[in-house]
Amino acid sequence: MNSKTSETIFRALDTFRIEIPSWAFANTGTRFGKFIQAAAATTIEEKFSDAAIVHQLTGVCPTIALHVEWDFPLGSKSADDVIEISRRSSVRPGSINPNFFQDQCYKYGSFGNPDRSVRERALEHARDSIRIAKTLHSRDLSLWFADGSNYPGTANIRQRKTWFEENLRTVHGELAADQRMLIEYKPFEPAFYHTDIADWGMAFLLAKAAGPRAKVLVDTGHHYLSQNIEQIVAWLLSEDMLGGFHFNDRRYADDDLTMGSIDPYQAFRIFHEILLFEHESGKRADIAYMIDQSHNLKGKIEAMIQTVGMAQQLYVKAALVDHDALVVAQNKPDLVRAESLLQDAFASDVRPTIAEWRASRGLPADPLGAFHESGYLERITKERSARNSTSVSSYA
Ligand code: LRH
Ligand code: MN
Repeated sequence: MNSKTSETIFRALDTFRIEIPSWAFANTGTRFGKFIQAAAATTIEEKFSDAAIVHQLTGVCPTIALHVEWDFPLGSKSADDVIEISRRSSVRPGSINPNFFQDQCYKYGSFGNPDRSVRERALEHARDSIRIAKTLHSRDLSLWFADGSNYPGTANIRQRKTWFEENLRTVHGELAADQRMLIEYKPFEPAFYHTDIADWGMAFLLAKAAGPRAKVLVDTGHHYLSQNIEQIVAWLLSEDMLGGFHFNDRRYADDDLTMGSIDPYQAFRIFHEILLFEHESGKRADIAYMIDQSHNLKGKIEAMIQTVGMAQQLYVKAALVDHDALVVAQNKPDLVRAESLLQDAFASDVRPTIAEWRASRGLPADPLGAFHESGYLERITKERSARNSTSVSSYA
């Protein structure tokens, strides 16, 4: 690797940060049950502790995404405890995710529910989540809604759209001046006929209608297999409406597998559109890079360290694209030249230089190896196995 290339990689790694989700450290499963891991985290302390070791070993995950129902049992009344815990930890609270899908009252939706009292209740939960974000100095309120229907004719789609517009505008009005709201779309699941915020266009229009601090969140698993995700990313960048990502990978649907495990070139193409945008606009895109995965079989901390390493690899590979040569090839157009500029960058083995960067920053060259040598897994397995052995594995 020549020095110019190493410099490019070092510069990219120095700025790349990615947020990890608290829920990825907990025992999760599918509708067919969940396989309990003795070392899994249950308490917010344990989730901060697991996130801290990932940050300690990789150096690039200073914040942890929190989910209100799962991490704040008493809602905003739990916020002070979390401040205390984060003070003792090397990771800070990141995006705050309200939960508009778990409560029984959300059977027919939350912001889109025909029952006004349920819409009010969901709005109150949003307000409480904003209170938490303000208390924790979290910038982003990350909103995903399971709202939708399972059978044709059972929901008034336009009426629900209007309720979403009203409620999201209200949420926007409650944000602090330095806060943002990120609207996440998803085509289906748990609703299997229509989902109220099903694609980027719907999220875009709702964000525009809500206000200037509302942006769109792209969860890579929330697309039909044939969709061109990086084109959506390019459009959102061009409209200054891209707020953040939930990275994961999938073979079929919202599988929440580890990033780059199925289609690493997909994530590379997304990073490429962002870095080309930054190259051409000369400005850094204001994007929250976050991971959203559930590790049903892999060791949860190992999977997270693996994911962060993969995210770094794919990001710096995209930084190796010769943007000036690409723009020339695109305008010629020289198709093979342009495509080869991406393929050559993607084919670069950046792992040795990433290991050099880690060593130069006092980080272990091999974070996963360092994790296994740390004895952390053995320690938490001892501490947590008794409690985890009692947790329920069956779905129904
Ligand atoms: C929905 C989703 C959303 C989270 C949840 C854990 O599929 O991607 O971002 O709230 O997963
Ligand atoms: Mn998500």
